[in-house]
Amino acid sequence: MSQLAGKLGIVFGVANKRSIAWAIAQAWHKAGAKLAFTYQGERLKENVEELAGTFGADTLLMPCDVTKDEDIARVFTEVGQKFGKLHLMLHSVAFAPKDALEGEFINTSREAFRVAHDVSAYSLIALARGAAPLMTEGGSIIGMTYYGSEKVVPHYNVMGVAKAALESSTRYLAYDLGPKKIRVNCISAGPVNTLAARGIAGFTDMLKHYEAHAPLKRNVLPDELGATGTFLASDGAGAITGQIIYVDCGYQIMGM
Ligand code: NAD
Ligand code: 0WE
Repeated sequence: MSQLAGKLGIVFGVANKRSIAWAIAQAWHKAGAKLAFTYQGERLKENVEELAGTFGADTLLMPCDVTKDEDIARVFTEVGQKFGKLHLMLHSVAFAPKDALEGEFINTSREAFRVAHDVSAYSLIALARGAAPLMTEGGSIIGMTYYGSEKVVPHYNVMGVAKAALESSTRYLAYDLGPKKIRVNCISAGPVNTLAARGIAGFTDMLKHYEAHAPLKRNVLPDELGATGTFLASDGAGAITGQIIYVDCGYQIMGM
């Protein structure tokens, strides 16, 4: 219950109550962690204020566009001032221009490739570099990824390439930060009905496909991502770093 008592964490990627970041934040909070939140921009401020506010009126909340170095610098300066140190960081951020997820992969523009990689992969490196100096007692950094990084999932397109970069970055960061007792891992989630998943043509059929083909014959629940996030953040995962943990009802093991 108090697996994370005394731990200080920061969460990137809450947009609304369906966000995977919110499921993991709630689990971290229940396990005793004290959390700071960031939101992408003014558009999401009210949403995140309302959610983060349920953890106490004094919850640290900051805007952060992860493509802006000055935003990232300001966030970690503020966390340093308010918390003095940090143990946990969740990266639950991804974006590719919509047209890149609709057409054929071969038509990916240079700009869509750049944006997808900047927001969805480079940001993990930049945020880890900001967080590491505050993780003086060791730490746990968690990213969110998806199976489309390793196999072709039609229409996931450039996001699959960006997730491959995110997963590889997880390994290189784990190597750099290991000597500081900072662990870096990814959770590879099965499909979840969030803002980022809506509007994806055929998403409902994808949920049905997983139900039919995953060994557990169902889809993953947000609470289960929260529980894995709590485990990876806890001392029980103290020897786990650089890994991609599949929380997908077993879908990833199937060959057919
Ligand atoms: P979501 O829309 O709730 O979260 C995506 C977040 O990314 C939002 O909070 C958004 O504000 C943020 N974001 C986008 N561009 C940003 C920027 N420039 N600066 C700061 N923040 C930015 O959707 P989600 O499904 O909870 O996605 C969270 C993570 O989980 C993503 O990395 C996604 O790839 C991953 N994931 C999702 C699923 C799924 O099926 N929903 C499955 C596996 C992995
Ligand atoms: O990582 C994701 C989705 C990330 C995402 C979603 C959007 C929608 C709106 C990134 N960029 C955008 N850009 C937008 O304009 N997932 C794992 C969910 C997802 O997205 C898919 C999937 C799955 C699963 C897209 C195509 C096929 C499968």
